[in-house]
Amino acid sequence: MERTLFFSGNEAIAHGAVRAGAAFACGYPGTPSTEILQTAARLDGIHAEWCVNEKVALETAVGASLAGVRSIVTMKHVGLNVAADPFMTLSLTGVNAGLVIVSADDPGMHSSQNEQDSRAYAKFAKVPMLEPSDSQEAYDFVAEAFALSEEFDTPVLLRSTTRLSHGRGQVIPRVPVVLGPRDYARDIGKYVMVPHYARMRNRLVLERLQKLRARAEESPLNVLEAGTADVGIIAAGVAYAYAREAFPKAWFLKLGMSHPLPYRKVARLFRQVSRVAVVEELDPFIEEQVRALGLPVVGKEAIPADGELDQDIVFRALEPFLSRRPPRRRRPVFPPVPRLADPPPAPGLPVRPPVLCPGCTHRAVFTALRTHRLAPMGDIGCYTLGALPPLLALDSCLCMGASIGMMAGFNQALGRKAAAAVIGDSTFFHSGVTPLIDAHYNAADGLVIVLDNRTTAMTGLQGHPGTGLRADGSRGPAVDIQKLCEGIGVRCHTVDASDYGVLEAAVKAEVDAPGLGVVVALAPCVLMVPEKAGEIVIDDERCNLCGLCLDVGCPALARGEDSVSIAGSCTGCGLCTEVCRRGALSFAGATGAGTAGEGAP
Ligand SMILES: Cc1ncc(C[n+]2csc(CCOP(=O)(O)OP(=O)(O)O)c2C)c(N)n1
Repeated sequence: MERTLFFSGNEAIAHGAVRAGAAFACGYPGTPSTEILQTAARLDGIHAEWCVNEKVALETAVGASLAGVRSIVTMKHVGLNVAADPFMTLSLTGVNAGLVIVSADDPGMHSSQNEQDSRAYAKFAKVPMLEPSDSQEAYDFVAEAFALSEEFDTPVLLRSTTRLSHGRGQVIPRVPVVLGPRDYARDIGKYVMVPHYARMRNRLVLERLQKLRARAEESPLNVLEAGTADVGIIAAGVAYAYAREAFPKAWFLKLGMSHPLPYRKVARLFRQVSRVAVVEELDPFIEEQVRALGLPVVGKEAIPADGELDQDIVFRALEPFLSRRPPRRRRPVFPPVPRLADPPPAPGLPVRPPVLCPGCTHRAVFTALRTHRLAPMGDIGCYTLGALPPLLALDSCLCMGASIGMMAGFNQALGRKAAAAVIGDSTFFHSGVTPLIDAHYNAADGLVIVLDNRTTAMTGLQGHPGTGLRADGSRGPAVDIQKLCEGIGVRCHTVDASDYGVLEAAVKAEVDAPGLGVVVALAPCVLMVPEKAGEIVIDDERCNLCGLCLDVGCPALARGEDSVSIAGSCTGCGLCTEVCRRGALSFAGATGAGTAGEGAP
């Protein structure tokens, strides 16, 4: 006989995650979600950690998913607001191994500051939403969510509500899902969301939504259940359980996958019965979509739009409506498949992708970092351009502050220092401090490089707490990044990023060191330095066009006929002289050409 267990919805989700092969779980506590992670932390086969907040938790789970490990992240509904920045762009990047986000809503605000309906986020981000209605489904749907996540390359939202999370029910355990390994492969077009790549991914998201809707039409999660009364009810989650008990003879469209809505299944229910109601807790999420099909339905004029439902509330609310004369039968009008914008016409001019400025010291960091075999998790700022050719020095760009959490999750999932994080100084203050605290707290391995150019360059050289420069031009106290890191308890070195040898050595030392460390690569943004540092000259005899200097991606250097040419935009930062192995590039007037290798290849 099969062993039957008795789980709360939250326990069932945790057990369901392990059964589905998830090996990484993280989250931030909040009623009614908390026990999911608490349970996971007690189970074998899954690493569970509390994160510093929901944004960091999601970014950490994304890192683990990229590393090839199925990951689940848990939070209460308001937590999804905190995680919204990575969440919205994660829809575009998609995942590597499956990624499931559990958002537990609290209708009735038993212990919450508001009563929001997480399903709006599924629509907002164009990702699938699953809504289990009892403990068994909570357990089973986790595996369904992971499978959908990998098949459709999308994060999947799993919505719970207080009654499901805390109510208990029988669970029959299922055969564990056996997974093959998922290797990580760098894919800049997929994981680096600079506008060019994001536009391409966005089209895929819109197409994915249509495919998901087709799946919702045929999915066994969305069941048309025959009844004997001339009444149909559309319901999802725990609201389904209430409505089932209140109207046992009704037809039901039970939606396990409530977004995207299967329009044709809805229409089929309307062909079976003459009166249809939607029973849902909180917002008229399904109801509005059914009405948009032109189908008459009873919804929030009867069912309360706030608080929890139960079977009595549902019965008393719907009984008078469902015994009225049925509305006139109508044919549904399905919305058209949305058109996508035409690609812009070819400009007829050479394409000039954006590049880092000549003399930008971020370039030196990328040159130093890319000799090491670490997946470099990137962030948002001028330095995101380091992801593009020829540097190809960043693997990801999800949202501001995501790099450190993603690095931590990646390394935790693989159990070694396999990824580094690169983050600008303004971005560090924006949302890099919390994931650093988190990585330290959870003993994640990693190397964080803060590109401290003393400004918010990307948006036009604004001040930030690290510079002390205020919006009105006055000076306030400046926060010292190194002291801040050391205050957290993280090893940190500040180096002059314009001294390539020192920078390279500091990066190497941190790559080789155990645990978590930060290198602050300090050098002012070249746009704030009026003076040219020096004149670089090329020795045509020594240059053999090997291309090493061109690989640093400086727009002041170009491949000439017989040797590299230097444009007037050169700032004389000298990085090219450091990487040239033949001493072909040097500062004018310097004795002995170049710095590195007489006689080098
Ligand atoms: C949530 C959010 N707020 C604001 C922005 C706009 N933005 C993009 S990068 C950036 C700051 C970059 O500064 P920094 O990290 O110092 O890097 P830099 O450009 O100086 O290299 C800002 C404000 C954004 N992309 N996301």
